[in-house]
Amino acid sequence: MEPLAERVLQGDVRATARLLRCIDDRNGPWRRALADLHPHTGRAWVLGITGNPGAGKSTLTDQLVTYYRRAGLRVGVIAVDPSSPFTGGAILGDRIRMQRHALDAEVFIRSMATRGELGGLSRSTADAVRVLDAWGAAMVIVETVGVGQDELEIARLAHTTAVVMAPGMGDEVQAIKAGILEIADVFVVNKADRDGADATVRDLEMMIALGHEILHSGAHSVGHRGARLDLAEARHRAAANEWLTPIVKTVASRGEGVAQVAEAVAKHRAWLASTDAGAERQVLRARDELTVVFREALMADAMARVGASFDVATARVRDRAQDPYEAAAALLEQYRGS
Ligand SMILES: Nc1nc2c(ncn2[C@@H]2O[C@H](COP(=O)(O)OP(=O)(O)OP(=O)(O)O)[C@@H](O)[C@H]2O)c(=O)[nH]1
Ligand SMILES: [Mg+2]
Repeated sequence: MEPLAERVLQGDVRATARLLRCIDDRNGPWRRALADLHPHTGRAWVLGITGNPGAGKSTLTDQLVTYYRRAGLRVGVIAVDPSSPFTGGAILGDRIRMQRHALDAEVFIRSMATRGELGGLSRSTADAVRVLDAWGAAMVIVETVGVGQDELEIARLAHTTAVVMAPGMGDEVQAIKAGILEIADVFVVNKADRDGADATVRDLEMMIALGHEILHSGAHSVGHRGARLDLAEARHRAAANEWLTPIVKTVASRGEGVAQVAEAVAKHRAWLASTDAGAERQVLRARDELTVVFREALMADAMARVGASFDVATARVRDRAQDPYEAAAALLEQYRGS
């Protein structure tokens, strides 16, 4: 076995940090180490925490770390920050917010900034999750900001995704538009010490109910609820096997509601373990991971083979001599013939 991988498996924090850096830079023994670690992964529960800037994700994460540490679990945290590849500002903020865990050898906190490459964020996050899993984290918390495509991909990396909202920010409405409703396994309405938290909870409840209605009656028959007995029966059966996204109110800054969030996560985990949906999700996760890596390998191979033609094609698209589809088709042809 690769020595660095071996040390990670023994729970060595410094080796873990070193391997993560190797993976980021794609250098040293990163690939062998990952391959060696792979059979030893799959034990950690991956909890994704997403939501708008300032909703309280880091504060909640910090509290959850405390909660899980009290339960005796080893915890990994990956804070993905797409906004500050240059300043590192928010990363510093996360560091400060989670500082009290900095000296705890059973907690590993890793911040990562996006580098702007397509799929790069989800790939390196997936790798980091694997490493922390092998290091022995029973729980890996992945914090991501916002609702962009990268975040949706990262959400699929998680076993359980918690979406954090704060009242009075219009997050609920945005959530439907961005498809957040579909990825949320647990809703957290944070800053419940502020006005409007109950209204946000009610809005979410309504949206969840509506979402299920549409899911089980088909778009055409919405509004004809229970019109046919067998339909109602089918719906009932579906409902029995269905995850109803819980909504938990928290005041993360005071640690209130944190245990309830952890309970909701535990329930979701139990639900996944006992239903087909859980098995399906495992397939989806593996598929996503493979897709990202395969895409990267294909792209690297293709770019190497078409070489300078890519720049020539770029100039043609810029000059409007060719549209991007035509240009891509020509490059593909060249790649296949190479
Ligand atoms: N009133 C109140 N403030 C809170 C609560 N939770 C967090 N905050 C504050 O909200 C601000 C943002 O909290 P963060 O935890 O950094 O939020 P975040 O979602 O991680 O923010 P980004 O990572 O920048 O997207 C901080 O000043 C927190 O102290 C809460 O329950 N109530
Ligand atoms: Mg944060």
